[in-house]
Amino acid sequence: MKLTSTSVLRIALVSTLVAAGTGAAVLAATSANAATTLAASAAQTGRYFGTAVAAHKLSDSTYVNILNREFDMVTAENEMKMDATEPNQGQFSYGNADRIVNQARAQGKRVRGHALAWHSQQPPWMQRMEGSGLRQAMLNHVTQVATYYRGKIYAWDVVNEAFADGSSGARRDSNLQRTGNDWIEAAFRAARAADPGAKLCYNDYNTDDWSHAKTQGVYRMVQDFKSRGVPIDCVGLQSHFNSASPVPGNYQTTLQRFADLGVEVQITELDIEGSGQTQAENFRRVTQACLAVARCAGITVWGIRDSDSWRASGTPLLFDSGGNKKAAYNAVLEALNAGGTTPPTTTTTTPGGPTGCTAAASVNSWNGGFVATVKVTAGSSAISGWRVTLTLPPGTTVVGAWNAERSGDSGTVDWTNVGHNGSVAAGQSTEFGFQGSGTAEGITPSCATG
Ligand code: G2I
Repeated sequence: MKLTSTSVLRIALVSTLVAAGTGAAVLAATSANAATTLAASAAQTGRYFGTAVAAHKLSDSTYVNILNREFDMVTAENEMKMDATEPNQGQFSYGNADRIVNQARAQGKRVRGHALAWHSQQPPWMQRMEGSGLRQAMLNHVTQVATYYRGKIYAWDVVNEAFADGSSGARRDSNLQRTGNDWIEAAFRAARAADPGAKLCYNDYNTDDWSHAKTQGVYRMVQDFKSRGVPIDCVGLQSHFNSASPVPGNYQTTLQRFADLGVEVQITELDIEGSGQTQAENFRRVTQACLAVARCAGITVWGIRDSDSWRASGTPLLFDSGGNKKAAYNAVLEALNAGGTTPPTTTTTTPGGPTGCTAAASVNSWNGGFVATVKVTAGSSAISGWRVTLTLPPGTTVVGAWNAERSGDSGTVDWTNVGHNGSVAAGQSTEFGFQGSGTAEGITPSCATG
């Protein structure tokens, strides 16, 4: 059955009316506990939900309210580009980028860096360069900017849009490409040396359809980089869609194929022109595709309100120009709350001993924060309630949680089941999660039945 927001509402009403039945009660409880922001919903499966931010809009209170409420990842829309950060050769300018980074970090959000090397948005002095001088200048730019932001960036778009459109599957001609085909790997190596903690991404558009030559060209490059040990951690699919370039039927396949190379995939600049339910269903499909691919780490939309978009007339975003949630927003939120695969993480397990349950924590961390997912597994008998105890490192604070009640926000915290997840059959599991600021290093949950 295809669910529209009306039919979802109808199901919710019916469930409330017949709440005496246990199945219906569970459904009602689940929807009552569903996360209500994009970031919180995405965090339930260990993912982020981000947006592009423009520095000059940080004084717009409607804009900032939505930003702070809904998103936990931020990309500077223009402020980290080469023309912005190195307007004159050797003179670096970080004022507007810093405003975005500082605002994001003060709110506990992570930052995607965009973009270190690109044929476009070069400062005039660089546009005039060629050859080894340009190669040197490009590598210096990568090194300087990545060093300046070392430790503050979750992932860098190290190289942006280096492949040609059309049927060739080849590199795009540019002054950077003419310095030698190895310019991309040289940029990645320089970025790794400058900020070893940042994930390094190749980012492009029109790489969403698995059958397109451009997609195949990028795929072969990433495959080659992985086989030769060139440092690459992620592929960014910009995912700018409209009627001329719709969400392809094989979009999930594309995400999965890249992920199968051993890189993270990130949807980096999502926008879909359109309106109403058609637009909403397209956003839903993109969200579901990411959730279905374990290594799809998160989604970034390219702006907040339609009026903030680089193509505002196509109304391609999740909020209208008044800041109201659109049908597309509701579709994304529903899809995120329906869950999906969990990205691979490091896991620590402690035995539950004779208490009848065990608990294991998976942690996705970044500089300054983390999302922890705790799996509670019943032993050889069913349990009807559980309590998980874990000790957070000093300075670490819980900022949000789902599917459990907690005794406090720091130090040793007891987590107990909520109404719908206390009963766990023998050998079966349930999960709860929380987001924190600080680090979750070494947390070792223990479980007791209650
Ligand atoms: O074109 C859409 C995106 C495609 N992928 C790479 C992204 O970096 C790119 O973003 C857009 C920004 O959304 C625009 O805001 O990149 C454009 C070109 O870099 C940005 O447009 C520029 C205008 O060309 C400038 O005239 C203007 O001064 O935005 C600048 C700041 O508003």
